Amino acid sequence: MSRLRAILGTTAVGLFAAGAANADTWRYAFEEALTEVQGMYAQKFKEEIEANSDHEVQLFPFGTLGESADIMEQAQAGILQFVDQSPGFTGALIPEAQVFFVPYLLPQDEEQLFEFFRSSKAINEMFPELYAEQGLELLTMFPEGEVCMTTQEPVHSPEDLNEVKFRVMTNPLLVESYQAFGATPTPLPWGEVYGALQTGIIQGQENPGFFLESTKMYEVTDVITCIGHNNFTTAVMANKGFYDGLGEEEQTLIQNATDAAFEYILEYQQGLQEESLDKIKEAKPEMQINILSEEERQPFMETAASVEEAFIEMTGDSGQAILEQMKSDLEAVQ
Ligand code: 6CS
Repeated sequence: MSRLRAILGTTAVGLFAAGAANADTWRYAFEEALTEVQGMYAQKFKEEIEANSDHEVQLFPFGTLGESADIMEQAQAGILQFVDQSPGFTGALIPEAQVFFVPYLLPQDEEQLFEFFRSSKAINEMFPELYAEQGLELLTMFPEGEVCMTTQEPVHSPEDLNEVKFRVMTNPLLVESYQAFGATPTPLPWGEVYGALQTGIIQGQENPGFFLESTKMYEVTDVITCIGHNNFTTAVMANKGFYDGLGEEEQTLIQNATDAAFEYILEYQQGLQEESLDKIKEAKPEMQINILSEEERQPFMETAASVEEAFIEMTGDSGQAILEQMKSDLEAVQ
């Protein structure tokens, strides 16, 4: 009896120790504030993981661990278990991710756009292989809203961007794209943008409506111009060594949290663009907000073919295959 008690006692201690060891803290960094789109996604992901397991997810918003490039390095090194990095910054690591900067590739219709992200074979099957080569388990990609330009002067045609030093995220295809739009593209990490606009080093930049409002871009620019050329895409991944080392149950936990946060963030964005532009108008009534007509958009749209060519030159067969698959995925939802 006493031997049995001893065995049970040992087993209980063993079970307790195993349980405690399983209650891990997972670190997750992203490129925005807690109340911006990436932050809202991360909060939902954390909530799901913590509601369905003993794990804790520690969130690191923009700035707490450095710039986008820094958090990516930390995720690849396994210091972070999860990272949100937008393809705008992933171009050097995975050139094919620049496909999201071919202008007018993504649909402007929200329902079509959301369905594309849900069902795309390029996103859900092809990109995971490319991210895996860089030690990353791609969990999801999602849109963050229509990208608009902010400048000092009105923009109604590519000629109006002539001589405008325009900040872009750090990838070569965005440089091509803004060159084709007539501007002088200047790649910069996000942390330098407000100051560079304030001091006149640059005169323009682009971002989705919610970000123009939350980061107060309207304080350092006077005109917002929307030409429907893109929707900001971002990607969430896990360190691959960490993910592969998990049991099936925990991988399912992460996949379920990813899916729940994905649907949540699409819902969260309904009406967000209009609301954000309204808030900007309220904060700065003299801010000009111009939504260009189809006719005015035409010369911008005509640049798409040359940017697409540049993309294929940069990425070869693999980029071409991604682009073709994306087009076929887009056709399926249009
Ligand atoms: O323009 C940028 O660099 C930033 N824009 C958004 C919407 N999210 C993060 C990124 O760093």
